Amino acid sequence: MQTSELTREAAAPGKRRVFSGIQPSGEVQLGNYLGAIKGWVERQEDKTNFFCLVDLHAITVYQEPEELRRQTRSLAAILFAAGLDPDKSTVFIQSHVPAHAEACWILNCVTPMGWLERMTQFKDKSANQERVSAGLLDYPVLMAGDILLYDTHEVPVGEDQRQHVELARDIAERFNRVYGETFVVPEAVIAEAGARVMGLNDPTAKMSKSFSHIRGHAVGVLDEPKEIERSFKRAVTDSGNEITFSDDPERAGVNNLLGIYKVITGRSSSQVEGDFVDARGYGDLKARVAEVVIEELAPIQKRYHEIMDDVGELDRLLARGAEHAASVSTPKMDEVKEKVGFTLPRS
Ligand code: AQP
Repeated sequence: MQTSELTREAAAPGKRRVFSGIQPSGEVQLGNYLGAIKGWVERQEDKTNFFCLVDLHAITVYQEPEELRRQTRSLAAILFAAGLDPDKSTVFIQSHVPAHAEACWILNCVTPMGWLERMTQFKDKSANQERVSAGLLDYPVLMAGDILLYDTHEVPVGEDQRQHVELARDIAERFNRVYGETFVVPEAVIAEAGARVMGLNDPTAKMSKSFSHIRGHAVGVLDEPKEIERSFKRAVTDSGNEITFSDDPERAGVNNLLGIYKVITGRSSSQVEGDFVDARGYGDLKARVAEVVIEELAPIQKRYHEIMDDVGELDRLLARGAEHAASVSTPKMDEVKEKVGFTLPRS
């Protein structure tokens, strides 16, 4: 599809606008896939979709420059390999569209510091750090700008991002109150299943890219089948043998494994429990969860390698995505500048 067609589509009345982002801050893990990417792919029909590789967000924590460049391309290839269709979804790199950084600055000026200091992700990520960047505190304002620039209705995210979407709503409402109706107030869309995949080594902490170097913590979307089997074999469970869903923190490991199986197979909780009535203990459970994960990821991994064999085409797709994203966000940014009283340069 040509950019002009996409622009018309973006402006189509009645179509819900969807925006979400993902950081190229490490190897994409199963939680990112089940909590976000899988849902983006499944629900991309009949909506106007923007999916952004948020490299500006990634550098709120130091990234080795060459590694960041490699991870950004690799992440883009994973998104297309997982099924994002460039004719239905605009996939682009955040730093390619200057409106994002500009929006962040203006929104900073209507956001009270106290709102940022109470964000739990900031508290978690800054805990035990000797030096914390101002960018880390400001992360949710940049995210608010990302979302609001596209007149977004729906923000599909994992549970960990709910608080940030709430903040984007608060910022939009405050801006609209101060400067007049400008932004659509967005809503978080959080799927019930897969919204919070926990670490295999510690089922009380969410699975995270930045902990993927810790042995046994995460399953990488690109991990080899043998590695996936090994990770599940090592998964922390409990000393019992009951294979059922449970809120008991002692049984969080088994609950997590069943949750992963549930979101991949699309079966109900009782069907999932039924699938394991004949299981011979947790060893069997782990092997069967590993099997469905391997099956789910195999076609994605195959397509990923095909895409990475033609990086030129990947870069072209990303350039096309950025061009379309800018065609929507630049006029929005001009509206914002006008509202706050800036003079716009004559063209
Ligand atoms: N464990 C998870 N379970 C369900 N969803 C998850 N997401 C992340 N971890 C889980 C969802 O993935 C999307 C992209 O996340 P992100 O890259 O923007 O940042 P994040 O939420 O901070 O993810 P990570 O993996 O923990 O990255 P790092 O370690 O770099 O901070 C989001 O929709 C998120 O909810």
